[in-house]
Amino acid sequence: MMFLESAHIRINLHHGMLIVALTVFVKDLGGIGGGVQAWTYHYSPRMKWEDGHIWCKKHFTGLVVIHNEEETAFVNDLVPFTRRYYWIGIKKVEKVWTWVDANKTVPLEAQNWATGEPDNITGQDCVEIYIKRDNDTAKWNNEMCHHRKAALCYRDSCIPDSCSVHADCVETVGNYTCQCHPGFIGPRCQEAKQCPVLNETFRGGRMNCSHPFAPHSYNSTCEVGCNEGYELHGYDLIRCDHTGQWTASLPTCEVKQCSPIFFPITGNMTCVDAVKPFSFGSQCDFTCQEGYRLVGNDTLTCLASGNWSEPLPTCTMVQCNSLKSPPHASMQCHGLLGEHSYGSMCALQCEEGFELIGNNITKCSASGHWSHPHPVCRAKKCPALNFLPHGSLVCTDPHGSFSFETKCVSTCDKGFFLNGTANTECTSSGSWSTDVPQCLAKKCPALKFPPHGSLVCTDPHGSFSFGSECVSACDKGFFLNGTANTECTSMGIWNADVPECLAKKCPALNSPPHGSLVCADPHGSFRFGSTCVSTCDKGFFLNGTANTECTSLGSWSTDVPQCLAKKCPALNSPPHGFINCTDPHGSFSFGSTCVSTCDKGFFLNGTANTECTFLGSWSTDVPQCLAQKCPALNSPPHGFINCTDPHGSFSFGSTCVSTCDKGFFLNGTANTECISSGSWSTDVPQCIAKKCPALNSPPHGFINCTDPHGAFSFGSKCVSSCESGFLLNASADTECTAQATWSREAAHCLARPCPLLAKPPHYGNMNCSHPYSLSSFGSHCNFECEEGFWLKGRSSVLCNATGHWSENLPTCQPVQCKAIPALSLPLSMNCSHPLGNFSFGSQCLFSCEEGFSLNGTDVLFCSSSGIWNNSLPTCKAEGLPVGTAMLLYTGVGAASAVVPLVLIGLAMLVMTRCRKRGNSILTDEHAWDENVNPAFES
Ligand SMILES: *[C@@H]1O[C@H](CO)[C@@H](O)[C@H](O)[C@H]1NC(C)=O
Ligand SMILES: *[C@@H]1O[C@H](CO)[C@@H](O)[C@H](O)[C@H]1NC(C)=O
Ligand SMILES: *[C@@H]1O[C@H](CO)[C@@H](O)[C@H](O)[C@H]1NC(C)=O
Ligand SMILES: *[C@@H]1O[C@H](CO)[C@@H](O)[C@H](O)[C@H]1NC(C)=O
Ligand SMILES: *[C@@H]1O[C@H](CO)[C@@H](O)[C@H](O)[C@H]1NC(C)=O
Ligand SMILES: CC(=O)N[C@H]1CO[C@H](CO)[C@@H](O)[C@@H]1O
Repeated sequence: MMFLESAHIRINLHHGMLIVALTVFVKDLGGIGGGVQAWTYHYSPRMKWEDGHIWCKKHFTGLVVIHNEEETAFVNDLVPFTRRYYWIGIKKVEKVWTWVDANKTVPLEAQNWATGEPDNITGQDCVEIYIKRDNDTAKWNNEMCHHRKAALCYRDSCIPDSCSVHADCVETVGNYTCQCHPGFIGPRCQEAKQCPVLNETFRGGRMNCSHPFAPHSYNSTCEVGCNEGYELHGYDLIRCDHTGQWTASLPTCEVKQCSPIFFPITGNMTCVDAVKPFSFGSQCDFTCQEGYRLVGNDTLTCLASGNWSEPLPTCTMVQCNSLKSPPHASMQCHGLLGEHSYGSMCALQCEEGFELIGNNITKCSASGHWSHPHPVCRAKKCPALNFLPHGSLVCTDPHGSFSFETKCVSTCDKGFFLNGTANTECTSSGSWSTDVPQCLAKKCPALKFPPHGSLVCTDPHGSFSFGSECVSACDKGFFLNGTANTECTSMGIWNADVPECLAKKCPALNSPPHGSLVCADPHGSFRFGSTCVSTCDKGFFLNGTANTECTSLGSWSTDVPQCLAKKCPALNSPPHGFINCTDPHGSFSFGSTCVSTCDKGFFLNGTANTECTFLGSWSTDVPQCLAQKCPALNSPPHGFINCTDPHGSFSFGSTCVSTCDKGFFLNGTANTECISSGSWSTDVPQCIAKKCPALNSPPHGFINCTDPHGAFSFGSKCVSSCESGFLLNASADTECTAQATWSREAAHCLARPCPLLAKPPHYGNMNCSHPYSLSSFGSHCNFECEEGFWLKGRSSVLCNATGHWSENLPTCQPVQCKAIPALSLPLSMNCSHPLGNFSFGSQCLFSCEEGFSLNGTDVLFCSSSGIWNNSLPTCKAEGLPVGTAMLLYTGVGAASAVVPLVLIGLAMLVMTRCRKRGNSILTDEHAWDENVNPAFES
């Protein structure tokens, strides 16, 4: 569909410039999708070619470039007819018709000249198109470039965003197209062609893909690499081509295969396969059956190269080394696989007289060793023969010492004889043909011991036999008379006789002084064995050993002892005495007598004389010297006695000092001493309590003391007390101290105080008497009131023993006048009450209303006697009779208008009664009852 927009003119008044009128042709080709742009054509006002060229470039793409017939027909159809026609974008450049903007020669077949054109008129270098001409329409004509014609402009419909980068935008008449580069599709060629999606992960390898445009699309490349132990089948690189197909099918990675293994039946193979049997990673373990040994490695692995890691092992049969028959034996071997192979067995037998050491059968084991190697046949052994005592044994040993076929011969030494057969032989049963004989010594005659002696023999070959040597010895105290030694010779006789033994002699002995000697002599007097005993007389003792003996050496064992007087214990003088002894046999010895005596002041306690007896003890003990005793002393009462006793308590030499307790003094001499006669130098003194000054009872009080040690003495305690109504001025207690002074001064008794009384108001007279002290117990006060007042309460008070006044204080009350009741008009009242309502001192002023005059006083005073000074006035009407006035007064005064005459009568009656008692003019029932009002009592 085509539009032709009407040309319109705009006048810009500001610039006063005429803007080009141009016709715009738009070909909307979108129709349906819309928005796709197309070439559009426009034309300018008339201007030179060069100006039109610039103008079109400035406002549009450029001067129209006529490409083909289709475009020519289109433009001719579109643009209106004008007499001067239109410039197009072709010009002669260096004699060649050129598309100026493209700087491209217009090919001949593209040139569309009008008849007779182009002419070669100089200057006609620019080309116009005959739009809508009657003939030669839409054909070209060359013209002078400076002529003015409308320039025919076009606008490109290709803009940068029209197509994607993977396309060329190609203008067409009234439209454009996106020409896709290979491998791209879509309206704007924006999509890369898609290839089938590949799985990038697979076993044994990995794929490395790059996708420049979109995943698995045009120009995506995938490179395939195989893991170690795998090999590639196919191409290692594939690419998605512009048709949307992969350049080759997907390659695969196949695991490397090792050659299959066949193992002999004598062994076993166990394989673990990572992927496939006998492929890369497979591992085979080999073992051989028992009796076979594996030669080579027991484990093979299939390597990445497809080769086994080691050569194939083999199983070979186990062989034991060949056995040889040992000497003196015969051996036979047999086995299934050969004489010396695994499982074969050999049996061994020994010749007579020989025995097998070890097992008679040996086997070839799986490890290739004989079960019992090195069997031996050994000659049988006979028991070993010991060498012959006192003889010799000579043997011949063909198969080892003391073995089968050994022969031995025995011979004896000098002095010995053979007892048995000399020859013996070791038999095939391992025993000797005869026992080996003994060599025995030749015998001498037996010998006897000598008397008092002994015989010691050494018998190398039996008692009293060849070689025996005997030595004779005498007992102690005896001596040998002959040859001591004799010997048994090889001839069987002794070479000497046995000798005799005789006793030895000691020197002769005498008895000791004061003693005697008795001897026993078994082998003659004073010879070896004689024993002598010494004894002493009474009172003496042996100094040494009593017994002595003649020893084997011929001397006495000890000397004959002495007899010495017995010793008594040494005596000392008793303390405070001395001792005098006589000693016939040495000091303090048997026979000594001692006499004790005592110092002055001491007496002998026991026997004075003592004697040393034959027993070596004193007949009596040494007596003591005791100090003379004085009578025991006691501490004085309230005192203390302190004694020093050099010779025992209260004894000769004791001195005692008396002291008294605190608060007591000593009456007499403090010191006394026990003298030698056993009496005290002075008596013990007394302790007497110290005296304090005597105390007297205070006035109005008492003092009461307890006196443990006498009146007003140390320890006395006194308590003061007062009569009723009196008080102690200080503490009641005092005590007599050890310093003989009172702990405190005695207290005084003071009358108990009552509260001070002040004179109350309106008291006329207060008269007090104080017998002890001001306002205290016993004080007495009388009260009187001033004139005009009366005393309420007791007129006298007394301060009692408890410190209280006997009564409450009385008061002075003003004297009361009769109260005046409220008045009624015309009479009125104005009162002042300085001391109380209608009391002494009250004053009332009276007045009457106008038209009335006062009958009586105009002021009333309450007097000190409680009486109004005058009677109540009345008001009378001026000029009215009294009766009328009275009537009027009462009529007004009463609250109601009830029988005024009765009232008048009553008032009159009352007034009459009042007058009988006093001067009061008013009565009040209340006041009458109160007889406390003294004003009405008088
Ligand atoms: C046009 O092209 C010609 C050769 O093809 C060249 O010599 C000339 O300089 C160009 N002119 C312009 C303006 O590019
Ligand atoms: C214009 O061009 C677009 C892109 O090449 C194409 O898709 C369309 O059909 C065209 N329109 C016409 C009316 O030829
Ligand atoms: C596609 O890949 C080929 C070969 O590598 C290359 O020449 C070409 O330019 C690529 N195309 C694009 C659009 O990149
Ligand atoms: C000891 O006693 C003897 C004899 O009786 C006498 O002669 C002698 O004087 C006394 N000695 C003293 C120290 O008494
Ligand atoms: C003194 O004290 C004693 C004992 O406490 C008492 O028996 C006695 O009545 C008292 N005498 C007086 C006068 O208080
Ligand atoms: C003028 C008059 O009425 N006077 C009286 C005043 O009061 C006294 C006593 O109450 C009378 O006696 C008078 O007559």
